[in-house]
Amino acid sequence: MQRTRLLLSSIILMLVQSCSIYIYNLTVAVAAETDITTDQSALLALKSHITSDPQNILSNWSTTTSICSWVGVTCGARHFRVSVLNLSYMSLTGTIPPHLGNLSFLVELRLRNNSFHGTLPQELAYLHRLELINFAYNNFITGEIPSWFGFFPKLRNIDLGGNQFSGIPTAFFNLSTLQVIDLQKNLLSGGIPRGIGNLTMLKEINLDFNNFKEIPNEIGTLDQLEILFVQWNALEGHVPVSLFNMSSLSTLTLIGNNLTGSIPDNICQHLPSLQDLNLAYNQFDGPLPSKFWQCRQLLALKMSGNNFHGSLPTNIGNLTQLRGFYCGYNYLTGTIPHEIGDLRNLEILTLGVNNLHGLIPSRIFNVSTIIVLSLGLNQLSGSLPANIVLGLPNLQQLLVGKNNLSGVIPHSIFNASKLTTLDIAANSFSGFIPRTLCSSTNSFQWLNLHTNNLRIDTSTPEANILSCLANLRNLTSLVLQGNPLNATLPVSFGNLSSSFQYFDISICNMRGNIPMILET
Ligand SMILES: *[C@@H]1O[C@H](CO)[C@@H](O)[C@H](O)[C@H]1NC(C)=O
Ligand SMILES: *[C@@H]1O[C@H](CO)[C@@H](O)[C@H](O)[C@H]1NC(C)=O
Ligand SMILES: *[C@@H]1O[C@H](CO)[C@@H](O)[C@H](O)[C@H]1NC(C)=O
Ligand SMILES: *[C@@H]1O[C@H](CO)[C@@H](O)[C@H](O)[C@H]1NC(C)=O
Ligand SMILES: *[C@@H]1O[C@H](CO)[C@@H](O)[C@H](O)[C@H]1NC(C)=O
Ligand SMILES: *[C@@H]1O[C@H](CO)[C@@H](O)[C@H](O)[C@H]1NC(C)=O
Ligand SMILES: *[C@@H]1O[C@H](CO)[C@@H](O)[C@H](O)[C@H]1NC(C)=O
Ligand SMILES: *[C@@H]1O[C@H](CO)[C@@H](O)[C@H](O)[C@H]1NC(C)=O
Ligand SMILES: *[C@@H]1O[C@H](CO)[C@@H](O)[C@H](O)[C@H]1NC(C)=O
Ligand SMILES: *[C@@H]1O[C@H](CO)[C@@H](O)[C@H](O)[C@H]1NC(C)=O
Ligand SMILES: *[C@H]1O[C@@H](CO)[C@H](O)[C@@H](O)[C@@H]1NC(C)=O
Ligand SMILES: CC(=O)N[C@H]1CO[C@H](CO)[C@@H](O)[C@@H]1O
Repeated sequence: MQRTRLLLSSIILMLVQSCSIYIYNLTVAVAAETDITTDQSALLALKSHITSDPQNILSNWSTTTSICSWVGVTCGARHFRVSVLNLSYMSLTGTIPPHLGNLSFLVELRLRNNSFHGTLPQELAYLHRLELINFAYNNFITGEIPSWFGFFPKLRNIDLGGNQFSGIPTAFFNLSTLQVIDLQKNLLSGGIPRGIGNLTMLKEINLDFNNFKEIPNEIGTLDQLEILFVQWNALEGHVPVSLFNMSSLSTLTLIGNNLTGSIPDNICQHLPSLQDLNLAYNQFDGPLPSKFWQCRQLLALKMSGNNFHGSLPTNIGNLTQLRGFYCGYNYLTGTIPHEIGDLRNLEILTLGVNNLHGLIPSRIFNVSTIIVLSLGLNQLSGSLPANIVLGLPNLQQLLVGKNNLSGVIPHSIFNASKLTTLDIAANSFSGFIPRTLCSSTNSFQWLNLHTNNLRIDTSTPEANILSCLANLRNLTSLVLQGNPLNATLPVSFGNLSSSFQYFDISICNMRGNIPMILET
C-alpha cells in the first residue's frame, strides 16, 4: 500500500507537466500494484453488500482461507488472481459495490438468478478482460442498459435476460467481439437498433418476450449468425428480405408476433443451414413454400396459427430429416400427400384445424417414429387401420376428432403401451368399444370418444368395459357422451382411481342406477 501511494504521489507531481501522461501512467501503476489482497477486499466488499443469503453460502468466504478456495471463486492458474466469479443460483439479495471493478483479472462474471438490485456501478467498466457477463434474472434498476457496457473490448457473451431494462444504448453496438446476446424478458420496445448489424461476430441473439416492433434490414449483414430468437414480441409488417438470406442461420424463431406477407418459395436456397424454422402464430399468408428439397438440414417446421392456404406440397417428402411438422390452425385445403410417408424421422405431425379432406394416407401409419399425430377438425374420411399400433409403436397422442372418420375402433389401439391421449370424438365410429380398453398395459390419461355410434358390449360381465375402468390407474378423463351405449353401470364402477376427474356419460342412454359413490 505504502509503495502504491508513493508511486501515485510521484505521478501526481508529473500531472503538473501533462495531464494525459498522468492518466496513462496512473492506469499502468494501479494495474501493476493490485494483487490478490485487492481481489480479497473486492470480494469482501461484495459480501458486505449481501443482505440475505438464505443458503448461508458466503459463510464459506472466510479470511483464514485463500480466496481461490472460496465457493464461486476461480483463480487463474498463471497469475493466481480471480478469473471467474460465479454466484449464479445462490438466492442472494443485495447490491453490487463499485469495488467489484477492482477484480482486474476477471474473465467471467456470473450472477444469474439471484435478487441483486439497485444500479450497476460504472466501475465494472474497468473489467477490461471480461469475456462473459451474466446478470440474468435479477432485479436491477429499470431504465436503459448503462452506456459503459460499450467498454468491454473482449466481451463475447452477455446475458441480461429477465431484468427490467427498457432501452439499449448506441454504445452497446461498439461491442464488436460479441458472439452471444441474450436480452430476453426485458421491457425493450421499438425497432431492434440498426447497430446490431455492426456486431458481425454474433452467433446467437435472443430477444424473446420483449415488445420489439421491427427487425432491421441490417440484421442480414450478420453472416455468422446461427440462432435468432425474437418470439412473443410485437413484430409487425413484413420480415426484411435480408433475413431470408443468411447463410449460417440454423434456428429462426419468430412465433407469437404479428408478421404479415408470404414466405419465399425458395426460402431454403438462401438459408442452406436452416434446421429449425418457427413462424407459428403470426399473420403470414400465401401458400406454404414448396421447394423443400433445398432444405436438407430442416428438423422442425412450425407454421401453425397463420393464414396459409392452398394445399400441402407433395415435396414435403423431400424433408427427410424432419422430426416435427406443425401446420395446424391455417386454411389448408386438398388432401394430405402420401409422400408424408417418406419422412422416416417424423415424430410430431400436427395438421389440425384446416380444411383437409380425403383419406389419411395409409403410409403415415408406417412411420414408426411418430409420437404425436394431430389431425382433428378437418374433413378427413376413411377408417383407422386394424394394426395401427404395429406400425406406430411410439404413438403417445392420436387426435383425429371432428372429421368424417368411420369404421370400428381398432382393438389393438388399446394395447398400445405408450398411448396416453386418444381423441376420436365427433366422427362416425361404430361397433363396440373394444374390451382391450381394460388391458393392463395401457397408459391412458385422456380418452375422448363422444358423439359417435359406439356401444358397450354387455353380453357377459367380463365383456362390459365399465366394470374394468377402475384398473386404469392413470385415467383422468373419459368422455362417452353422445353414443348409444345401451349399457348398465356395474356397482364396481364406484371403485375408480383417485386420479379420475372427469367422466361424462350424460347423454349415453345408460340403464340402471348410478352407484352412490358417483353421486357424492
Ligand atoms: C469452501 O468451499 C470449498 C468448496 O466447497 C471448500 O473446498 C472449502 O474448504 C470451503 N472453505 C471453508 C472455509 O469452508
Ligand atoms: C455456476 O454456479 C452454479 C451454482 O453453483 C452452477 O450450477 C453452475 O454450473 C456454475 N456455472 C459454471 C459455468 O460453472
Ligand atoms: C431461479 O432459481 C429458482 C430456484 O433457485 C428456480 O425455481 C427458478 O425457476 C429459477 N428461474 C430462472 C428463470 O432460472
Ligand atoms: C468502444 O470500444 C473501444 C475499445 O473496445 C473503446 O476504446 C471505446 O471507448 C468504446 N466506445 C464507446 C462509445 O463505448
Ligand atoms: C456501425 O458501423 C458503421 C460503419 O462502420 C458506422 O458508421 C456506425 O457508426 C456504426 N454504428 C454503431 C451503432 O456503432
Ligand atoms: C443475399 O446475400 C448475398 C451475399 O451474402 C448478397 O449478395 C445478396 O445481395 C443478398 N440478397 C438479398 C436479397 O439481400
Ligand atoms: C396484430 O395486429 C392486429 C391488427 O393490426 C391487432 O388488432 C392485434 O392486436 C395485433 N396483435 C398482436 C399480438 O400484436
Ligand atoms: C424429392 O422427392 C422426390 C420424391 O418425393 C424424389 O423423386 C426426388 O428425387 C427428391 N429430390 C431430392 C433432391 O432429394
Ligand atoms: C401411469 O403413470 C405413471 C407416471 O406418469 C407411469 O410411470 C406409469 O407407467 C403409468 N402406468 C401405466 C400402466 O402406463
Ligand atoms: C340394449 O341392450 C339390451 C340388453 O343387452 C338388448 O336386449 C337390446 O336389444 C339393446 N338395444 C339396442 C337398441 O341395441
Ligand atoms: C477499489 O475499489 C474502489 C471503489 O470503486 C475503492 O475505493 C478502492 O479502495 C479499491 N481499491 C483497492 C486497492 O481495494
Ligand atoms: C512520465 C512517465 O513516467 N511516463 C511514462 C509512462 O509510461 C510509459 C510506458 O510505461 C513510459 O514509457 C513513460 O516514460
